[in-house]
Amino acid sequence: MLTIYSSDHRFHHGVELKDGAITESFEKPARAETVLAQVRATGLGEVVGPKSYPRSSYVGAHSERYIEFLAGAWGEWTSTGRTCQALPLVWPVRGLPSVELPQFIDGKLGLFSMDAGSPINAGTWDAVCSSANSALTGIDRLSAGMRAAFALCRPPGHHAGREYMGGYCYLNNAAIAAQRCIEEGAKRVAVLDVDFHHGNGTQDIFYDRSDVLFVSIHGDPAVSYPYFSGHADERGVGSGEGFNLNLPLPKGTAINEFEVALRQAGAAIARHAPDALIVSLGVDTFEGDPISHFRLRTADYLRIGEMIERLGAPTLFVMEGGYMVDEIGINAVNVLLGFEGRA
Ligand code: FKS
Ligand code: ZN
Repeated sequence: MLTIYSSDHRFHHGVELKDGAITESFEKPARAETVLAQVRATGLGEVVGPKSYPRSSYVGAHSERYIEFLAGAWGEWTSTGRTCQALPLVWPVRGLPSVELPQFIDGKLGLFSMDAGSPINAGTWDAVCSSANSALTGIDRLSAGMRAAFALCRPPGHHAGREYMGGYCYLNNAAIAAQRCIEEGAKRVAVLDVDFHHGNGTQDIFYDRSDVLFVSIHGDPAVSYPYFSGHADERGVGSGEGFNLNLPLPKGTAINEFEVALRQAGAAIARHAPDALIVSLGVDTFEGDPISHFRLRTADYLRIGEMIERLGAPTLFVMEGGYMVDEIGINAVNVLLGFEGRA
């Protein structure tokens, strides 16, 4: 399987607010390096860099003013004399009267984010573009007839909505790829999200559309991040009604129950008969992940890959989460090896 990877991801290394202190983010550069090392060690296939794409390729999944904000945020932040990472600290929540675009960067950070989980530093925008471009390069290979590809994206994307960042995500790589696929002539696309966390951003972007089916298996938002999205009764709106399927599962879920949900997801995807399938591949479902609560084991990921292959669609895997840095490589690549029948 072809892997698309750019070392530009290293330009982004975030901080995290945890237990009242600023620490190094769980979402760190070593994550992508471990996955790349495993791609090489297993001889998964060729590794290529992303092509470059104009900023306009991100519009469609996102709004123009959000892209403009992201591209300019570091410059605006440092022009106020600050050199630390930029984080939002105020949000337009229910009850506050204005969602007008503020002029000052601190206000813009709040308007364009869902939480304080997406810090911005000097290299963030370049890394974010390389990540989205990897997904775009992957979908272009599929359009050219390739059966499957792996976009080794970092930073991840599935929490980023049409107009907001959050949860380590800035641009929604999977959604940007799905949108391009439609623009290139696909009638129907499906996004299957198997990261531990609900892909609220992808849901947001396609919620009113019937051309892109979104299916997500994740920790029940009653007890897991992102808390305000991911319930089973979120089924889409307008012509998108019935084209959003959430399959929340309890803490402690292991492969047997996960497989039941994956079969249900597969049935919905088969009914949609997509021209392409995009998999938001997070391996934070692993037992012992430091921020998640499922109990999948390394061999289980081979099985997941096999089941996804049986759907028969051209498939783009897009890297999302996973925080056991030593295991994320083997677990992510096991999904791809399972898909390739190399279990
Ligand atoms: C834990 C608080 C929750 C945010 C978790 C973000 C998860 C990100 C992810 C992605 F794929 F986007 F990277 N912190 N104490 O894994 O879903
Ligand atoms: Zn996650």
